[in-house]
Amino acid sequence: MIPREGSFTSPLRHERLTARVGSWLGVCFTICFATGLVSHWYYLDLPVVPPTRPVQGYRVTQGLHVLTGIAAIPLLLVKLWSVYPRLFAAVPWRDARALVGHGLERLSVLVLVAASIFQLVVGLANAAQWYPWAFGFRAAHYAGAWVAIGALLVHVAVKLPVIRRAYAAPLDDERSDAPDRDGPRRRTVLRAALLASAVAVVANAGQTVPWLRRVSVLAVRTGEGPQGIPINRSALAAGVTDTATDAGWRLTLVGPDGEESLTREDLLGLEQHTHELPIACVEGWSASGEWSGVRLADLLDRVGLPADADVLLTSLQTRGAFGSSRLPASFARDDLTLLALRLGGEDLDLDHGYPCRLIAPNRPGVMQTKWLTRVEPAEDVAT
Ligand SMILES: Nc1nc2c(c(=O)[nH]1)N[C@H]1C(S)=C(S)[C@@H](COP(=O)(O)O)O[C@H]1N2
Ligand SMILES: [Mo]
Repeated sequence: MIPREGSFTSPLRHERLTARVGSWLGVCFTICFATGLVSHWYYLDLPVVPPTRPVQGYRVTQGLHVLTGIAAIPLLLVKLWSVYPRLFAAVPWRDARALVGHGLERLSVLVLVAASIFQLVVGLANAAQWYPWAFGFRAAHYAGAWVAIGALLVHVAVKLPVIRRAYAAPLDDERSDAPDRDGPRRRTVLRAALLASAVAVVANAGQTVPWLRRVSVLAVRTGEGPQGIPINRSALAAGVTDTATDAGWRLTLVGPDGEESLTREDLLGLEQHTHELPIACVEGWSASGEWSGVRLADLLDRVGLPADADVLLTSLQTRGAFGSSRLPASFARDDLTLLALRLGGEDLDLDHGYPCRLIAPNRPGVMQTKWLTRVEPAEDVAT
């Protein structure tokens, strides 16, 4: 038997609770959307590229992106719980105007709920490196973000009178004859929702906040890994184990003045620089390391690359994504941008990109290409 809206009698489900949970959810979605746009910016070929400072910028924005998405999950569930009896509300079949209004309201809520669930599920799966779907993650997650934020704006606009009314009254009725006087209070539900959200955040935040590592039991990456940094794709997975350890490995530099091929010994013979820089993965984990190697700008000067040239960095990887990346000139010329040869005072681990990898400030981990073999002006190459 299908229940009717009136069959749900708990006084806990109330617009006063829905509005307050909704506000917290709105805060999470807004931060998640804004930080998501920051991340997307790196993939766009816009005239204005992301800045190279602050060094930890992407680490913070992407950490926030994933954590606010995680925080939203319990809040969304509680909010849906507080309103789902509305699914069984009577449809005003006889009144055409009311029917249209009802239908539009239902449609906008459907879009909002579907987009929200899609974004959170797909984002969470991606952070766990689980891809049980056929579509490209980034394009779908980006499109879903606009649908969700657009539907959210419409929803808030439509519900503004209800939100106002809900906030004008206290969450719980304190009159002794109020129907909700006995049993659990709405404020308990609100606090439980916020607590669940906080627990979910703390259980994951250790992937980016070092001092939370021990309590973050759900974090996908907790800072474990060779030389104190987790591994994303290993050398084995990238199929570079032989080529990266081959004595014949060379780093080829290409520029207007010609080509130059350097061995690892050659690179170690050049002026070395050491910088503390983070690997900040789009999946939300991050870790800082002390990288040493050659300043990329010094190498570009050797082959006469102009200071305004974007650079293409290519790795030994022959299959799978992320085998190369395009580095805007401002990053290529930054003093902190290194082709790292060493990490934490040791030779770079094979899984961290030995013989040599890119490490630049304020840049997504996915673009910090490992196992480099070729550096050239990006203009020369059709991408
Ligand atoms: N060639 C290559 N470089 C790569 C990758 C890759 O798959 N292939 N993965 C990237 C990703 S997604 C991240 S987060 C960082 C992780 O670096 P680490 O494994 O040294 O921590 O490497 C990046 N560099
Ligand atoms: Mo990554």
